[in-house]
Formats: sequence, C-alpha cells, structure tokens
Amino acid sequence: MKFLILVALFGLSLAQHNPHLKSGRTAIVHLFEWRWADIAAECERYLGPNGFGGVQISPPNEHILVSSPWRPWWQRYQPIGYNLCSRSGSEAELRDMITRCNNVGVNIYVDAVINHMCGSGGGEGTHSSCGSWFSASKEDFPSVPYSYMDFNDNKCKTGSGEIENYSDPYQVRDCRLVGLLDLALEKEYVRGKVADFMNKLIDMGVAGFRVDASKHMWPGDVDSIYRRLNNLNTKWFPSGARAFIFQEVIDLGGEAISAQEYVHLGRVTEFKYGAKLGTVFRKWNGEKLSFTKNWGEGWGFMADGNALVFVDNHDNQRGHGAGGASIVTFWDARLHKMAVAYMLAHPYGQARVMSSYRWDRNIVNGQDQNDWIGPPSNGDGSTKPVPINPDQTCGDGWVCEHRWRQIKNMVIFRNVVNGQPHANWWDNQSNQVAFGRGNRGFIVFNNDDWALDVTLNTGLPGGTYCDVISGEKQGSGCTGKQVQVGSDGRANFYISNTEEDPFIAIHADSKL
Ligand code: QV4
Ligand code: CA
Repeated sequence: MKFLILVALFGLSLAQHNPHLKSGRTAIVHLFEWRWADIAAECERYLGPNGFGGVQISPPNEHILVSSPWRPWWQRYQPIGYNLCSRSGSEAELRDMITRCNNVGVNIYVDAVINHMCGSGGGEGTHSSCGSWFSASKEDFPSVPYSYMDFNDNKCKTGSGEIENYSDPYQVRDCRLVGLLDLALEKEYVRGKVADFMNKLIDMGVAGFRVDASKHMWPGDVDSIYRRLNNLNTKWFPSGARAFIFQEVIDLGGEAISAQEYVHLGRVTEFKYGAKLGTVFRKWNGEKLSFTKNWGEGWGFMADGNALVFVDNHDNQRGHGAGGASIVTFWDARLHKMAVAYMLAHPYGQARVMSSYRWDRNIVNGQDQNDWIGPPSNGDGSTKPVPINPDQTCGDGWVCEHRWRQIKNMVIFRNVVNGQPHANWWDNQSNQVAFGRGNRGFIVFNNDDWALDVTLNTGLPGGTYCDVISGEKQGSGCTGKQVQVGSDGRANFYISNTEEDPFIAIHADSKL
C-alpha cells in the first residue's frame, strides 16, 4: 500500500528520469548549433552505427536575430515565439531529422527555452528567425501570442527588474536573467502555451527536453507544465512513456537555490562533475586522479539516478555560466580525451558528450572577447553544413569531438559495460589509476610525469584484447596496442607519460 502511494506521488516524475535510450545505447551527444539536415545525416551515417543513444539539439523555436555582435550563438536563447524555424532549419527539416534519427535508434532531446523571451533591449520589428513581428519594449509577441500581462514585471521586486542577488530565490525566479523578459509561468495561459509548444515536439517524436535556465523557474510551475505533457509518440517509444527531462540548474554549492529542489521532477545537470574532473586532470589544488576512487556520490554529487553529467558544455567551454577555468575542452585535446574517457568508463550519471565548433579566441585578462561567435557561417549568417573529410573528421571549423576515435570508442565501451559494477580499482596514490566494469571492460590512465608499468587484475576473461584508444579492432586485426590478459585475468600495462594518449581501454567486444 505504502509502495502504491509512493508510485502515485512520484511515479510520473520518476518516469521523467528515463532517457528511453534504444537497445543498449548509453550516451548522448550535444550537436551544438548543427543544422537539422546535418544531424539527420549524422544519425544515419555515424551516430546510429556507432551506438550513440541520442542528440541534444539547439533550440528549435523562433528566436531573435542579433546584428551586433553579428549573429552570436546566444541569439537562440532569446525566443520570439514557438514557430519551429530557427538558424538550424525549417519545421519540415526538423520533422525529417526527428523521423530519420528515430528510425536508426537515435533519440532527439530538445533544448527548451521556456523561462523567458528575448532581452528587453531586443527592439521592435521582424528581425526573428521566422520573420514574425514582435516588440521587446511593449512585451508584445503576437505569434504566440504573449502580451505584457504574461510577464513577471509586477512580481519582481528589484529596482532594476533584474536578478541582482542570487542569494534571494524570489529574485532568481521572478526577475530578469541578463535582461531577458521573464515569463509569468504561474499563469494558466502561459503554462498552456509552453506545454503546447513542447507537446508539438513530443508528437513529432522527440524523446525529451533539456530545460534551459531551470533555476530561474519555480519547481511548482515547471511541474505543472510537465504534467500537461503528452506521452511519447508510440511509433518509436513504449506506450505510456514520459518525456525525459533534464533541467539546467547550476549548483556548485553555496547558493540559495539547489539542484535538490528539482530532482523529483527529472534529472538535473551536475555542474560539479566537470568542474571537479577538470581540476583533477589539470592537477590543480593538489587534486590527484587517485582521489577519484569514490568518484560520484562520494564526491558530494547528487544521486546517480538524478544526474546528467558532462565534461564541458556550450556555456562553460567559452566562459559563460559556471565552472570556471578548470573546465577541460577540445582546446586542451589531450586532457579532454582523458576526461571524457573517464566519464564514459565510469558508471555514474547519464553521460553527455559535447560536440563543438572552433572560433577565434581573443583572451584579454582571462576573458574571451570572442565568446559570442556563432557557428561556422556564411556572410548572411546562415550556418554552414558540416563537411566530412576522408579521414572521418569534420571540416569547416566543426570540431566533432564525438568523431574523435578515442571518444567514439569510449561511447561504445560504455555500451559494452552497461550495467556492470565499478570494479578492480587500482591506483599508485598519485595520477595513475585503473578500474574495470565487472568482467566486461577495463581502463588504465597515466596522468603522472613518469611511465606506468604495472601488472593489474582486469577482471576480464583471458585472451588478447585490442586497445580502443591507440587504435581499434578491424576485422580480426587491431590497429592499436594489444593487451594480453592471462587466464587469471591479469595483464601488464606500460604507458609512457609522453604518449599523445596516455591511457588504454579494452572491453569484451575488443577481444581478438
Ligand atoms: C545585456 C546586458 C544586460 C542587460 C540586457 C538588457 O548584459 O546587463 O540587462 O542586455 O537587454 C545575451 C548577452 C547579454 C545580454 C542578453 C540580453 O550575452 O549581455 O544582456 O543577451 O540581450 C545565453 C548566453 C547569455 C545571453 C543569453 C541570451 O550565455 O550571455 O545573454 O544566452 O541570448 C546563469 C543561469 C543559467 C545560464 C547561464 C549562462 O543560471 O541558466 O547563466 N545558462 C542558460 C544557457 C545559456 C543561456 C541562458 C541560460 C539564457 O545555457 O546559454 O544564456 O537562456 O548561470
Ligand atoms: Ca523566471
């Protein structure tokens, strides 16, 4: 009886923690600022075949077009309405992408910007991605429609109308975040419009949502919106399946609003994860890899089943949001590959891989003056396609971390070891560590300034394994290092500290 009451109370929201990944897939990738046509092609030619479970897409709804600076990436975090035309493409292209990705077992998660509309200084006119007229000064968005009555101006108690103090939860929820017109989500009308927008996407076949700026919305308001959501489309998902919800709450500790206020509604982004992992791999503040023996909840992170984890995201890779200098991005490729491999090998959390584009950094006093630069684009601001080079890397400034062999192979590793416990930990009390996942996979890192040369218990059945970091299994051969595991499960590992990739990973499917 007690159990039934608990299910009735929490059943709906617990269901929103499930990403509904298909057939043993475990990781998702954020294809930041990619066009829908390119994502559709990527699902079919790369993500589906390589075991990626899903894609987080950039906001698909109508957004402001900013001219100064010219077409920054962040214009998409300033909604003008819920028409589905954006810098990434039209509604028809969005629908085609969702269908084609679903058909190859890759889920789509939408970045939902529902806390606000454009900035108060957004002007008036038709400078929006679908060409709808709006007026920021009058708070008039006829394409929804929203009028001045649908915003929080009277609820916010600060003199400027802005969030002035993050230790006051009322300000954080009811006032403007960097000038963004704050929606009155307590109103039935506004809740209905937001739910209609999300339901349209659910009916098109998306598997869930990253909920932008969740900290800035009252948990009760978003709960009421989530409860209005349709079940997922039964063409691709089990009947009764609820949308996967992961909420962006930056909680590094020490603020009035905590991630805990949202975990009953869905998963929450665990920002401590990337901040700490970066500090560990950079060996800052006396941190050592050996200290990560109890990585996860042991480090004060939220409960495993609530966490969405990542090494970097589209904000903190360019100094926006939180996390600070310790965040390891593609700019530090060697450390980035190690950190992402560590995340993918470790069982904690729902993992998300970042896939970025390059921009000209111009760092003055620690601040990147070019943190606004949008995706590789033509002069008119239209986003360039993602060309694929003969060696499978991406061209035209697209970094495509998810296509780096080491990262792609660790996504496969995570699938192969899915459900297996963290096991056979070893460390040298410094920055050389190793751990396995049951009897299915094993990984060894050398982040010290000297060579690693040690015989370890891998937990794997005896045989010859192909290291999926220095190469990979191809047919019956191996393009990388080979590891001999004895019948007792033990194997010798040698990793020089000067190697480009000072780590080795082997798993059940890389056995020769
Ligand atoms: C400017 C002034 C303000 C002034 C305002 C008046 O700076 O002082 O009040 O004009 O209109 C952009 C500009 C910003 C500008 C604002 C409004 O950078 O200078 O304000 O637009 O015109 C992204 C960017 C922001 C960008 C925003 C909207 O990071 O720089 O603001 O998009 O275009 C907190 C939050 C967290 C948030 C994080 C960045 O708790 O929720 O900051 N993260 C998410 C997204 C992020 C996005 C938003 C939230 C907003 O991940 O990408 O912000 O949707 O930690
Ligand atoms: Ca708000």
